[in-house]
Amino acid sequence: MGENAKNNALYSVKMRSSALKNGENRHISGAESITEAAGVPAVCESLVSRAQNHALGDADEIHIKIEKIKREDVIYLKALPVTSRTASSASEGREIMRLELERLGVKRAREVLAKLAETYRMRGAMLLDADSLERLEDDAERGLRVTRMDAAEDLESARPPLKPVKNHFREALVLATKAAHAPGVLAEICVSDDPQYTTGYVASQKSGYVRIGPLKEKGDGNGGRILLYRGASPRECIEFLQKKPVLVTGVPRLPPGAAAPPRMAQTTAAFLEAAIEEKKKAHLYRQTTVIESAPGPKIVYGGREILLLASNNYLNLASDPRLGAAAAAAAEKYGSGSGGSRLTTGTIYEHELLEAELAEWKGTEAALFFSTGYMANTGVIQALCSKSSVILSDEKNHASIIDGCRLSGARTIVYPHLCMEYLEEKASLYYGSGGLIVSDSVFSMDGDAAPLPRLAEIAKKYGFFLMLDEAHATGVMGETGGGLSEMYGITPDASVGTCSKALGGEGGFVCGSSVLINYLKNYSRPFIFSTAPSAPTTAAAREALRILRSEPERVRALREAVQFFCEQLRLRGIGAKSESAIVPIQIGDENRSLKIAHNLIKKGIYIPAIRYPSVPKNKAILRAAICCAHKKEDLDFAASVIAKEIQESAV
Ligand code: WAQ
Ligand code: MG
Repeated sequence: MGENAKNNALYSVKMRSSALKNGENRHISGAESITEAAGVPAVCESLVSRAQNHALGDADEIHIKIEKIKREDVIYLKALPVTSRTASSASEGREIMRLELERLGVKRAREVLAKLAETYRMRGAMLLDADSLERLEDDAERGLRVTRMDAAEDLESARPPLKPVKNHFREALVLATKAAHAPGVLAEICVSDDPQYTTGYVASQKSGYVRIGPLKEKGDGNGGRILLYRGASPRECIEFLQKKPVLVTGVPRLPPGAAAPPRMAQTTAAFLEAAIEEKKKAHLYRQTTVIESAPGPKIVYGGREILLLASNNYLNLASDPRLGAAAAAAAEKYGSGSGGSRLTTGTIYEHELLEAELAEWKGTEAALFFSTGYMANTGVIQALCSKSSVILSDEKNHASIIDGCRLSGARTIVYPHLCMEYLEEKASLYYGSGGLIVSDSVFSMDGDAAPLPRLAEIAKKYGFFLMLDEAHATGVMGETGGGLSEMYGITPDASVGTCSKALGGEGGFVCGSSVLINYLKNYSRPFIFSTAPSAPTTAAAREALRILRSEPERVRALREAVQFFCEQLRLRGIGAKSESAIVPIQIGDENRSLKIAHNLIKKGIYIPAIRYPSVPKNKAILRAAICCAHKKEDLDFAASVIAKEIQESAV
């Protein structure tokens, strides 16, 4: 019973903040949410962040109050219907407000409006007898706080949305709906404290929620609330307003007519064409390009040979005849397709052997092979995390990690690129949650590396599971290409990698403990529901791994080629450095980057321009990727052409 009641309870989380001004503690803002137990930390976080970013200034004190609510005490109310009235000035707005009140039977409406000025310093609302205008609230200085209410949708979405900025309309409608249903409340009027927010409202059960704007000048931070009461038991009314937990259903995100209604997504050809047009207009339209030869340091493209400085084929294994021979032999023996998923009839010894070899190489108990690296990332995250998990993810993580986070439904906190201070702060906030920290080891666009020792330290200290995606580090980083984990001698809880880049084939893998791998076999949907990687693919991966381990000189040659290329660029005045095989060359302007890339192709060098959204706006780069088989003379030639193009495009 105890445990159940705990899980079933709801919590009212309230924030109020104040600032010291002339020795006086002045109220700045207040807000509240109702949430399930799991949502409490996130709600606290967003309320605090809101207090820290309020239009009325910095808070000197922030109070958070958390109270348990019994679910059976909660009542659900349908949101009041919303209408809007537009005035041409603040004084006209107040006239509209007065007329609305009179229509609701408030005879002394003009005097009520005048009383708004007395509420300006109050944290709460004024409760007035609608006829005598006598004040009924207990604490006249503070006013009456209407509390314990929220939009039902926010609660039901199980994952409470972070609300770091205030949605004035939505929160006001929730409050107004509760207030209008309080016994004896005839009407409510409200003007916002926010200097930028000039719209207010009159609300009642009879008229609904009538928005009126403007009610004050922009820049005016004076707002207030008055509730008008008619009846014999104000105590009962106050009790309801302060204590009764209310969830309001059907609360729209935006006031009606506030924004153009979102275009309904369609599957018609016309809709798809319009969407393509949008991409073209934004210069973000993409097409496949055809390469007419095997991958290598040089390729045939558009009928001629060009220097390829763009491939992930870092160790030039993609066209190595030994991989081809291994694949061919496996195809001879097992055929081209596996005919089933790994858990049905798709598993052959090649899979089991590859997995054992991967685990042995990475120094883990076990490994699991996926059809692609994309599936390995989504498959691990989706299996490990669910709606009630917390994930801390670097902002530059690969799309497959982002998609894995989305697929899991977990609360995902994205931390600024490589910012370990921020990461630690969040990890400590969710200490003991058993969440996931996930990072690329080498980042795919900039080629920079994550500080693995710090990641591991933070994960251990706060009880997080550490997942590292070594896709661009496998075969590249570490003495023998074992990735960042080899470089630092640190084994993350899950080490993801791919056979499709330096290893010259395809397929992704994850290395970790036996229990992790057994768990993934049973919970990872991309693993369970895809056809097993084919025998040729799997055999090629084994051969690539064997070559990597027996020919570490390839890794050294790659490193030398990268350093040589960076030096040649720097000699020509182009800032370039790299820890990996990826050499980003800063350009900035998107169009300029496109133009340079275009000219490079004409001169026989293929380097793609990377633009927003892969990199921030106005931070376009040329992303060069080096292969161990690039010859010095070719890299020297490329550096001189690149430098020349950059200089010429600068005018
Ligand atoms: N209970 C009672 N009074 C409150 C409460 C509360 N929970 N919260 C605020 N007040 C009082 C307090 O005195 C404030 O000074 C005053 O109301 C205004 O509060 O449809 O933003 O939070 O777009 O500034 C209206 C939205 C926005 C109109 C109202 O109020 C629309 C708003 P604020
Ligand atoms: Mg006020």
